[in-house]
Amino acid sequence: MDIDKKILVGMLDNMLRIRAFEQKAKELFAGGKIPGFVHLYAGEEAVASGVCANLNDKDFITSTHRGHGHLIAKGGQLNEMMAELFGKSGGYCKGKGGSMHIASVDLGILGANGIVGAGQPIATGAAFATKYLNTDAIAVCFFGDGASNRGTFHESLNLASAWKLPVVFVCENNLYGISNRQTDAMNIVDISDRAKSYGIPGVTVDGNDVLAVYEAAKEAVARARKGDGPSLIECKTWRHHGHFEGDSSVYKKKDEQTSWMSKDPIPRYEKKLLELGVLNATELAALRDKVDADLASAIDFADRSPYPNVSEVLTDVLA
Ligand SMILES: Cc1ncc(C[n+]2csc(CCOP(=O)(O)OP(=O)(O)O)c2C)c(N)n1
Ligand SMILES: [Mg+2]
Repeated sequence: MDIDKKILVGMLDNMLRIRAFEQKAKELFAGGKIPGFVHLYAGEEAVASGVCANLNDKDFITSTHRGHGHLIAKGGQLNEMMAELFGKSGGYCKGKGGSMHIASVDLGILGANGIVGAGQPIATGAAFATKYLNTDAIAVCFFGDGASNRGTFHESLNLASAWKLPVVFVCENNLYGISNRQTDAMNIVDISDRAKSYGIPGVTVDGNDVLAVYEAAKEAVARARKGDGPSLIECKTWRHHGHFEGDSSVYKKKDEQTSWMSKDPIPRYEKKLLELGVLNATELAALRDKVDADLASAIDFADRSPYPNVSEVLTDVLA
């Protein structure tokens, strides 16, 4: 395989970090430590990790309500991430954003977003800016199958194509928008088919196979950087938990859940790396231990961080 070992291990590290973060977020939310809503990304880690392995610090991403994974894969640190979920001043947005509004312009993270489909025009705008300013940065837009039915999707792909903007649209098709099955909301199987309408490349990949995601993103990112315009990548995947924490997922079919759980992207990729000899069992255990230790520190950091001062209630808030 023609992928650098550092990249291969880095992708697994990110996937483990995201999974562990989400597992703790689940427990902490249930324990009342995290206010507001939490939408977990567990099960979809291969998408963010495979895509972001092709990006650098200058590149931009836009994220969604299910954004923790995108942010961690783009370089978000667990301390500041967890503090933001806790609503504490040590968080990326000083505790005023919470789970659905984490942003870090320094890291090129233009925000998680509570409005479905809102990231598409933002990523298109960021790509326009990089082209206008003549930098070689690109933008990646993560969004769901549900978001691909919004007008913002069609307007953004149209304009990005017409102006050949350096943006990669990554659709995370987890087959549901809340309790709404994809088959009840659209009359196509592959969302990547929509790329044809805009004269851009569109591919569908197994979103639970990080290497497949990595390869598809590599091509789309190279195309964007060369000035050849946007692409659409559809990653078929599955969220392990409810739409939000507290949703019991009664609408999901049992056999569907069982079959997708057997395609969990993490054990699949670990097995592959062990088989290829990229890692051995001791190195894998060390990687997992480091993630657990970093996460324990992040929870401690978030716990010790103070709530924002009331005198700052209007600071950094735009109206
Ligand atoms: C404009 C808008 N409409 C409706 C909602 C309510 N809502 C929140 S998440 C969601 C479903 C999104 O589904 P999808 O895009 O597939 O993302 P997923 O949750 O599956 O990751 C909806 C309808 C919203 N937040 N914004
Ligand atoms: Mg969905």
